[in-house]
This record gives sequence, structure tokens and C-alpha cells, in this order.
Amino acid sequence: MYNNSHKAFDEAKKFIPGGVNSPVRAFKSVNSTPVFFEKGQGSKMFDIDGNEYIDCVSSWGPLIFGHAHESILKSITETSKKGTTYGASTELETLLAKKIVDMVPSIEKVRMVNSGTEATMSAIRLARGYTKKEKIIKFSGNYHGHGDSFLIKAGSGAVTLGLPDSPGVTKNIAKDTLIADFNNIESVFNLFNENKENVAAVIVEPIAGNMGLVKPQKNFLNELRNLCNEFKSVLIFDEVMTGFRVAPGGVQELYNVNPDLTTLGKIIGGGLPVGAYGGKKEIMNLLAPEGPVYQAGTLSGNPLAMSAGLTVLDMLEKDVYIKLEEISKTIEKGWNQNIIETNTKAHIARVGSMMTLFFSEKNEINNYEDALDLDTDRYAKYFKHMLDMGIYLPPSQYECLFLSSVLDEKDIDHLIKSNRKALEKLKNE
Ligand code: KE4
Repeated sequence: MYNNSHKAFDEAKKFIPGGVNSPVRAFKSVNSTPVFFEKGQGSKMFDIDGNEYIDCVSSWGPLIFGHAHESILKSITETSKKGTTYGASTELETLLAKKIVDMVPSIEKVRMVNSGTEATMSAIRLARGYTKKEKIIKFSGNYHGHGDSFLIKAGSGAVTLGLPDSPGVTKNIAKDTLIADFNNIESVFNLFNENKENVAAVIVEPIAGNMGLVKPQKNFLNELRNLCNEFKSVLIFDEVMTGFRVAPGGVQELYNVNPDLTTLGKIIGGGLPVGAYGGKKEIMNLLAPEGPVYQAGTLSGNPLAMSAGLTVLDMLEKDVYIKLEEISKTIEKGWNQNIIETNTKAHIARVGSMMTLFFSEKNEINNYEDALDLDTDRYAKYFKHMLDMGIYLPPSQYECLFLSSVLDEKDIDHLIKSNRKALEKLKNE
């Protein structure tokens, strides 16, 4: 069933560390070896052994309209006929920047980069330059890309592989990153109190998606906003995953809390490499060449990614979110039914088309400590059963499903039936 993928993985390991260009793709935490894909079309992906899958990962978020969408391919093809990059300005960059400013409530100016990691690294440098302070506060279990300052109690692939604190990050860097507990505003207040006037920024995944999906409780985001006002620190919402995913204006629109800076990625590239960070003019204008805070990039704002991103954002009308909610709610309802009827110790957390099925004795996962208690072995077995039935889930319990708007009734029916069969099988394992 996966022979060619196994061979491809052996070959890849000869030339690429771990055989992958991003750790979570190695399927290590689901005790398996990676599937190599050949093609994607709509809601499906096809591997090099000819197996077909319903895709529930959407490349970790970007593919909100599924694979190889006609309009997105057309925009990339048409643009590429005029050239692929100039290392100089094009009007496409202004058009995408304007679209982002129109859609995201708190963004007045935005700078394009090439990944979410570049966006978050740049955002904290800008916050430090603006406030002339040094410390940043992040939350255990949050993942903001692989920048040195963030690989402390990091989520996503870092926690998946048991490497939340990476070697190679110097003590000098680590000392400026303070760790608070998600959904525990007192832990944030205490760090502010201990570091008084030296906290440049608080960076948070406003809906956490890298320890599985964890929602902010009660007034958590509002209280973060108030503390940053009180201590004159920059509030950064890392919406690389949630931006344009949970609502046109992201979490800040859903919860009506305005950060000072927002980091973006994934969906805004339409499947090509793009990241972005934006916010108040007063802060963004400190960036070179206008101001002294330096950040640059050879392929930043490249025309192919700009045209793909523009095409996607132009298609993100209200009805898309209504459709995504319908699809996601139906799957959640069917899976919850299965969980109850198979008496499985599991529950689902969902916001819009971001969802996690947690294998846990607990009824709620509210922070990193809860997440570390998850039954990752059970998840690994579940992942494998679903894969064998043609369902591609995130290869880690600490990730989210990202459902696309092109899942049809047949897909949804297959997702619900396969989930039932997988949970039944787990009962006897
Ligand atoms: P990239 O550098 O991978 O484009 O983005 C980093 C990043 C920043 N902020 C948040 C909230 C993120 O979730 C990410 C990256 N997301 C992971 C999936 N959880 C990428 C998958 C991978 O590492 O292969």
C-alpha cells in the first residue's frame, strides 16, 4: 500500500536530514513513515503508490479552497508568463497590502516576507526597536516558527518530537524570552511585575493551534490587551494559522480585541511561500527604509505569491465562511456521535474549520500542561487507521485539522464513517 513511499523516504534520507524539509512531515510521532504525495486536486491528495486521500491538513492551513484551484493556478500561470521575480517593486504588492489592511481590523500598514517564521522574528525585532525594551513573553505550547527566541517551550513539531527547547539557542537569547501559561493571566501579570519596564512584547496565538486547538478562555485576550496597555508593551497576535481562516479578519475580528501587531502567513500566499506582519502605522513606520529597524528579503512580495494571495483573498466572501462552518459542524457532530457511541475517551475542540480530536481523559484541554497529558500513542493508532481508509489527518496530536471549503457530501460521509470504524478498532487495541 505504501511501498513507493517507503522507497522514496529511504532515498530522501540519503540527502535530506531526517528525509524531510520540515520535521513534522516525518510521521515520527505517529510511529509511521511518511507518505510521499504526487498530486492534489480539490479535496483530494494522491500518493506515489496511487492511494487517494481526503485532505484534512490543507498544507497546515493555506489551502482553504483545496488543491490546484483553477482561479489560483490561472493567476500564477498568467503572472509567471511576465516573469517570476524582479527584486524590485510591483503594484501587485500594494494591491495585496491594501486587501490585508481592508480585511484585518488592526492593520494600518503591512510588510511582506516569505514565511511565518520571518514574520514573527521581524515582529519581535520591531517591537523591541519601538519600545527600546528587551524581554518578550510567549506562552508554553505556542509555536511561532523556528526563530531562536521562540524555541522555548514551543508547540507544533517541537513538542511533537519532544524538543520544546532546542539546542543551539544560546542562554543569552533564551534569557530574554519569558514563558507564561496560556489562559492564565496571573502568570502574565507576575512576569510583567518581575520585569517591570523591560517587556517589549507579548506574542500569543490568540486561538492556539500548536498544542491542538485551545481556545482563549473568558476574557483572556482582553486582559492581555489591558496588561500591554498598562506596561506599555506591544501586543502581537500570531495569526499565521488563524488569519483569514476563522474569520475574514481572523481572531481579532471574532473576539473584537485589537493587537498592536499581527503576523500572518499560509492563506495569504494561496499555497506559495508568503508571510506578513502589520499593525499600527506608528510602529510599522519604524521599519527601514523609513525608520531604523532593519528587515529585508530577496523574494519578499514576489509577484507569483502576491497574485496567488490576492486571488484567494478576493474569493474569501462571507458565504465561504458559512459553507466552511456547515462542513465543519457536520463533521464535528458525526465524530462526537461516534465518540459517544463507542465510549471513547476523546473530545473535539473546534473554531470554524480548525479542529482537533483530543485523545484524553480530560473533557477540555486549556493549556500546555493539559496537552502534555494527551494520549499520543492512541492518536498514532487512530491516525494510521484513518490513513489506511484514505483520510489524511495531521501526523501529530499537537496539530489541528484545517478543513477546506471544497469537501463535498461524499467526503463528509466518508470522514464520519471512517472515524467510526477507526474508533471501533481502537477499542480492541
Ligand atoms: P512557517 O515559518 O512554518 O511558515 O510559519 C511558522 C508559524 C508561525 N506561527 C504559527 C502560529 C504557526 O502555526 C507556524 C507554523 N505552523 C506549522 C503547523 N502547526 C507549520 C508546519 C511545519 O512546521 O511543517
